[in-house]
Amino acid sequence: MRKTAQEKALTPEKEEQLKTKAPATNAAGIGGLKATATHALKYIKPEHILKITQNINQKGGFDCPGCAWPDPDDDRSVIGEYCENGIKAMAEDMQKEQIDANFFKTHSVDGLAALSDFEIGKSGRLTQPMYLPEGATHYQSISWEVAFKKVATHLNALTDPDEAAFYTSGRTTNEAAFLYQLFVRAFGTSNLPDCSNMCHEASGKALTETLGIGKGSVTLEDLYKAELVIVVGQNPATNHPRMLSALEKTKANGGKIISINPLPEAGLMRFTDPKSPIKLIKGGTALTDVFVPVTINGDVAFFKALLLKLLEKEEREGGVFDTDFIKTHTSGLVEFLADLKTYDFETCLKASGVSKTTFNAVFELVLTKQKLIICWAMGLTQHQNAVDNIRELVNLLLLKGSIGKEGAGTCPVRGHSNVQGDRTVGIWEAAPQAFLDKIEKKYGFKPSKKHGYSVIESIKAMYENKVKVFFGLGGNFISAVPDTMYSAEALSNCNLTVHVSTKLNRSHLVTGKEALILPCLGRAEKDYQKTGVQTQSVENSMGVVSSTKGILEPCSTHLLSEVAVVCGVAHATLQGRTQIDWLGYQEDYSKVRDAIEEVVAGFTNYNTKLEQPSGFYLPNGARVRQFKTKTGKANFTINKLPDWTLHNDELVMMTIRSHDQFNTTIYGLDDRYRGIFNGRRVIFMNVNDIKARQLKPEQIVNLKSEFNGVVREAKHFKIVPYPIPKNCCATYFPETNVLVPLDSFAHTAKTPASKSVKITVHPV
Ligand SMILES: Nc1nc2c(c(=O)[nH]1)N[C@H]1C(S)=C(S)[C@@H](COP(=O)(O)OP(=O)(O)OC[C@H]3O[C@@H](n4cnc5c(=O)[nH]c(N)nc54)[C@H](O)[C@@H]3O)O[C@H]1N2
Ligand SMILES: Nc1nc2c(c(=O)[nH]1)N[C@H]1C(S)=C(S)[C@@H](COP(=O)(O)OP(=O)(O)OC[C@H]3O[C@@H](n4cnc5c(=O)[nH]c(N)nc54)[C@H](O)[C@@H]3O)O[C@H]1N2
Ligand code: SF4
Ligand SMILES: [Mo]
Repeated sequence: MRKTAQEKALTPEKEEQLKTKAPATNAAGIGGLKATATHALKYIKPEHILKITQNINQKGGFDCPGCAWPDPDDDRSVIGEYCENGIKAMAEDMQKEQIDANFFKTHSVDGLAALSDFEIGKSGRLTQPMYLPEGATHYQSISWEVAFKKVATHLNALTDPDEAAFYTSGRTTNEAAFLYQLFVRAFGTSNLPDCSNMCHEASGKALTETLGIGKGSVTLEDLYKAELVIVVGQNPATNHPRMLSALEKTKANGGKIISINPLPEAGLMRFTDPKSPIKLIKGGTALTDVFVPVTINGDVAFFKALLLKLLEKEEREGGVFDTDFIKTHTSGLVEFLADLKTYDFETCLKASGVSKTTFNAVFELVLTKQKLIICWAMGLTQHQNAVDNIRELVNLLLLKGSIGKEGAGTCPVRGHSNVQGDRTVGIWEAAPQAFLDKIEKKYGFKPSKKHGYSVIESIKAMYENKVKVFFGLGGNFISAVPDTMYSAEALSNCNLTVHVSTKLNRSHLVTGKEALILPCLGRAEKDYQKTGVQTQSVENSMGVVSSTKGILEPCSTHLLSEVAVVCGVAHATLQGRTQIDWLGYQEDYSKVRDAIEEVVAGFTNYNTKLEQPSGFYLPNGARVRQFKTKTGKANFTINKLPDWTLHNDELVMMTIRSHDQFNTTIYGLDDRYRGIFNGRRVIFMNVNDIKARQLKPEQIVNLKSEFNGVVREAKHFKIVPYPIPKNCCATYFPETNVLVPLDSFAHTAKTPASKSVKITVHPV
């Protein structure tokens, strides 16, 4: 019997020899050094290791394909500007193993689907284009030319361009991303779902409305100079490790740090820079001054409690709010305060799950410090009320005048290395009209004005047969998206699914009637084109655009760059329908940058500025107190407490990353800081919740979520007692994406609410 799409989409329930330890209280250190060396030696060719470590994140080198944390503007460390997880990303990208047509001859699609995500990823780098004909059990080789024609034939056979969806994952460089969205718009649709839709979309929405720019306002220098940094809903030790070095500088300069998180994440507590022998001996720096174990989705309640106490003090004694800033730069204060007064402090604090002692410690710091930075990530953005979460923290910054001045502002910490740049250059299903007008002016065609499908809408459209071709530039759609069963069926309804990828992943196995895998170069590989080895560019989390250039020979001569793949598909599909010189762009990427300069604001002299060793900052209104909002001011907003209750024995579950994964790429089976070894199918629970359900540590349970009458199930998870607030639990993504309902998403931003899934736990 052939496997169904749904069976192939699920991560197999493999027996795991799980070992647990007490959670760590210190990040990096010797353990970090050991893990870095192990991964490098095990997976990277020895002759590549030195080259990689000497060039990663260095001026003139290549940008780490891991997260979007910025590199210092000033001198970079000679012993390397990378972290353990940057090396793990490289060990994945530049792994020794390679797979070609022979591999696919011996492994059927069903056979591959039975492997774990770890095994699939470690099968090796893809080296040649592969094609899965309708009804076939195995992929077979195909030439690039025929592959491009196949895509073109399918696209041109659609009755409406809106019947195709073009996904992007955030590793794609500015050059490839710009050409990709140009092709999609020239083809006639705005269906450009991207990983942002599942990530910081809520930040973009909230910040655009309140501050006039959907990006953060601070620079690394600001972070060093802040008096108080609040890290909320973020686990930097794992997901942005070099942020800990920046926070260490904040502390060295006298700054304080508050961490708001249901989990006492190790890196927030203490950090030992593995590159500093003295610190390795001394034991590192304590980072967090106040740890706030908020309940999952208790953040608005906590911020409201804080705002209420600040208001009380302001009304009693004055001097708490930055009244000059508020008067000159903001709008909506009166309405905001009137609404705030309808809330009761005790009720809010109770809803946040935070003790009065902890609250008072936070209150003291917020009251006495004038330069505040708030950093956040998925702990705030993946809830139904995600936009409110972020708007509420902006309210706090506005009251304190902590925006657009040194050492103060917003810091949404981005995920993928170029997710921010992709949006800047046009990967946006709802691009502003001004951008579309510029495209029209330069290229002479009218881009569709209609807003396209975001990720959730694309899945629905595929399910309902409204989208028939799915094209993915990077990423691992089926494992990243919510509601695995529904989404698998959606993808399998397509006539054609295409993935441009460096490595094999589960999305290549959950296919439409026909499927293509188009293998591309990784970041560290040299990109040879007619005019020589090409440079590309990326934008980091703080709006700095810098160059990235491969340094290693490509692992196969059959690989194309993402730019070349996009140009090949565009050329084959559009033929003479536009005047766009795809092949000219492919030969010389500096021409793509000239085009970006014409279409996107802030890129004046792009090619010249890119030669600056540290790159250049894009303009940022919020940074200089120019708020390009509807009111022309920074806006206070009114946000409600989240409206949800747990029934019977429900728990609220957050789906988080282990220390050994990059999204759906599983580097290994350990989560060192949380004391988890050799396993991923675990559920972290509070001991009282375990007892109350007559369960036991290490017991195997099935998890169920019920939403709008639909029951979803994920099987075979081991209970791990953990310091997590009562009624809360945590599991790893993507194993539990099957439990995340497609219809549970952030209002207006449509980010799947994968940090607040209501579940019940059932003994097997
Ligand atoms: N090594 C590595 N690096 C990565 C990634 C990776 O997978 N691996 N992924 C990249 C990507 S794309 C992204 S978006 C980022 C993700 O970076 P993070 O957002 O740090 O990643 P998550 O594991 O989702 O962690 C969310 C954190 O929020 C907390 N949290 C969950 N719910 C709540 C809540 O309701 N309130 C509060 N206050 N906290 C909450 C969790 O306990 C956890 O510490 O990292 C990027 N960098
Ligand atoms: N339940 C739950 N779901 C989540 C999240 C969560 O916290 N919880 N987080 C969400 C978030 S924040 C994000 S960003 C998404 C991530 O969603 P995606 O971006 O779709 O997923 P990734 O796992 O980052 O994609 C990895 C794949 O990209 C390909 N790849 C790697 N490098 C390159 C490259 O240079 N070029 C090309 N073309 N391909 C490459 C490889 O084949 C690899 O298998 O997942 C989301 N899903
Ligand atoms: S912090 Fe992020 S960008 Fe920097 S080296 Fe580590 S993974 Fe790479
Ligand atoms: Mo992300």
